[in-house]
Amino acid sequence: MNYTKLSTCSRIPIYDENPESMGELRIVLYGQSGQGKSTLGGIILGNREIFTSNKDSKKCHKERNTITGQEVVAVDTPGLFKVDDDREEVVEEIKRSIKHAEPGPHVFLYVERFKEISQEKLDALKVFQDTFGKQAVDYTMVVFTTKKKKIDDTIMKETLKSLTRVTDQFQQRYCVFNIKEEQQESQLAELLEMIKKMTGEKRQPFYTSKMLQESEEALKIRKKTKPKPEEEWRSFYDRCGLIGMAVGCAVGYFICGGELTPTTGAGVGAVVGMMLFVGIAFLGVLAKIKIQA
Ligand SMILES: Nc1nc2c(ncn2[C@@H]2O[C@H](COP(=O)(O)OP(=O)(O)OP(=O)(O)O)[C@@H](O)[C@H]2O)c(=O)[nH]1
Ligand SMILES: [Mg+2]
Repeated sequence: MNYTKLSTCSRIPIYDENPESMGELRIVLYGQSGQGKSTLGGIILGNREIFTSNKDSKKCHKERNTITGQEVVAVDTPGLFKVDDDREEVVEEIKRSIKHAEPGPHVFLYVERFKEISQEKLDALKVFQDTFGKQAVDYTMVVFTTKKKKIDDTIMKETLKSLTRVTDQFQQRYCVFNIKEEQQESQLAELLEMIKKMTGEKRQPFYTSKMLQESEEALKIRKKTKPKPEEEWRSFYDRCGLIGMAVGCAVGYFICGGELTPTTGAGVGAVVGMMLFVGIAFLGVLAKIKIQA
């Protein structure tokens, strides 16, 4: 299994060769509510409670610290899908993280608890992509938080398979972070090392507010051109009805051509065919809704 379990192994020096080469390292923590964003952010900055004590969890928070010679800025964002929260408002606040991390974050850490992948977690990634754009995925790393010592390989395989629906790149860009372990220095060192490697591979080392603007414009266009769900359904039924009418017409014309006149047969066939196709379409839709539920 090729997952990166951040373990308590030997300490890896970070940017020892040239500590100034990267300046500050800017990190934005993103994810569904209750997955460990604030805890991980605190661990990264060497103060577990920095994002959890007396902080409004509906706002972004920026903190910084120097970790083994590296200036690190972390921006914690409000969690998605908290009951009673207005999603639009939460997303608007999450977008402000880019301003907090100016000139832009080197990495988005998509944080989720290590357990079976749920539709909600995939939805959180979909919201991420819609908000920050496809380009943002290139700056994203998945961090699975856990308090357990051992990771279930089957769950890991399934989870990674689901993540490929968003991008194949997550197969290489993820790690498991045990937030319970006392000795977090080496896990942290490895995580920062992975981020550094990822950043070093890019021509544009960090995500910019221009990329966010482009994503917002693209989303606006998509929303304008995409038909509303009720329009989609109407045109779907219209199409089914038309196909039914055409097929019914043809069948009616040939079959009823003897007893009735071919024209009457075609008329009867068209009505019956249309009703049949709309009925089948309706049953299909019902079945789909039931499966999705
Ligand atoms: N058992 C277990 N607990 C976890 C894990 N990750 C986080 N927790 C716990 O879940 C609680 C919430 O963690 P936070 O770090 O506040 O989560 P968050 O993502 O910041 O949540 P919001 O601020 O609501 O968006 C804390 O008590 C954590 O210790 C995990 O992987 N396993
Ligand atoms: Mg939080």
